[in-house]
Amino acid sequence: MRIVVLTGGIGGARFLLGVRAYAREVGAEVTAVVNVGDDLYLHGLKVCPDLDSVLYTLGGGADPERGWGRVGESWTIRQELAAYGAEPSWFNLGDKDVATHLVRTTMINAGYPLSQVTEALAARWQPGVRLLPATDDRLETHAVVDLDGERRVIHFQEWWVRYRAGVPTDRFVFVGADAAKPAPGVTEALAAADVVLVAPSNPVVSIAPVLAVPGLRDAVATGPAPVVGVSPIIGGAPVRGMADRCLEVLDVECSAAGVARLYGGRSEGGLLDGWLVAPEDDGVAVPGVTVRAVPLRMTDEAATTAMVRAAMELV
Ligand code: GDP
Ligand code: FO1
Ligand code: CA
Repeated sequence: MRIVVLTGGIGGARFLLGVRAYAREVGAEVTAVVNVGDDLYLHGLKVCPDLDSVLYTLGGGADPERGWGRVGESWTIRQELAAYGAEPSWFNLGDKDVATHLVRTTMINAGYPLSQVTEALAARWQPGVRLLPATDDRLETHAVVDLDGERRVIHFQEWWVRYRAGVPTDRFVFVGADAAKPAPGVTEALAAADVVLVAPSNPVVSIAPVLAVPGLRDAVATGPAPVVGVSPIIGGAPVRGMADRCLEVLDVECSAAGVARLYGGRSEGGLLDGWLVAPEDDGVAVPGVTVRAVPLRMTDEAATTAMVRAAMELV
């Protein structure tokens, strides 16, 4: 049994804990295809927030409260950068986290593709699933915004972290997507999959940039494996984060149904065969999609594993 998961950062990482537990029960192999649209260079370092959230979470090194970065973090480097007045000052790199970015940046500068760098980092964290960036090419999510009466394009991290998704936003652009290729192994994993799971990640800025890699959406939509998604929206609100602000930019209703229609039914030219919603969203109907209501709060690994089991039973 081969399971492929399309995923972003925190929500996807927690979901993967359940996928890994399920896979151990049934003897399945898991490949996670991870968003790189959040990636950025800061102080000369390549930072990959979603890949790191997955690595740290599955490797037992993530900060459970913050959701991103390392547990037991210290902030000496941040303080020293601030003393120099080094910008940007709105994005915080912890000392332990910086070690990851140093190793990654050194390898990237030596010519290694991100997929091989990720494999090298995974050798330490032993995530128990195969981690593939959606692409080795540059693909960055930017937001087209109105700031101080001017139309500007800012990196997703500036939109999310500096402005807390609170500036008037016209649209998101996946810079570089047109020329990107799926990372080695991604198309092959999708072609060999028995099931594709779409994690309860942010559909607009985590899953959409994965699908924006040319060929990737098609590989999912026309591939042999059934596709089951899990709603990140419960009772009309994201469980955490600002997916509501992201959906608003697309004029998509912030609801389990709104997200499912955004993905679309596979028989209708979309992606999904199945869609899991929370009990409070029971009764949601999506053309061409089998919908089931089950508890969707990833409070612990057992609860998350039960979600994954329900997803697997749907197809
Ligand atoms: P990010 O890249 O770090 O923002 O993380 P993701 O995009 O992978 O996941 C963010 C999404 O996870 C948010 O939209 C949340 O609503 C969703 N999420 C977080 N916790 C839960 C949970 O317990 N259950 C469900 N269904 N969704 C969750
Ligand atoms: N999120 C914040 O809200 N503030 C930060 O200073 C911040 C720093 C940071 C550093 C490394 C990293 O991997 C993630 C970091 N995040 C931070 C989280 C992250 O940028 C966003 O939550 C995600 O990219 C959204 O998916
Ligand atoms: Ca993300």
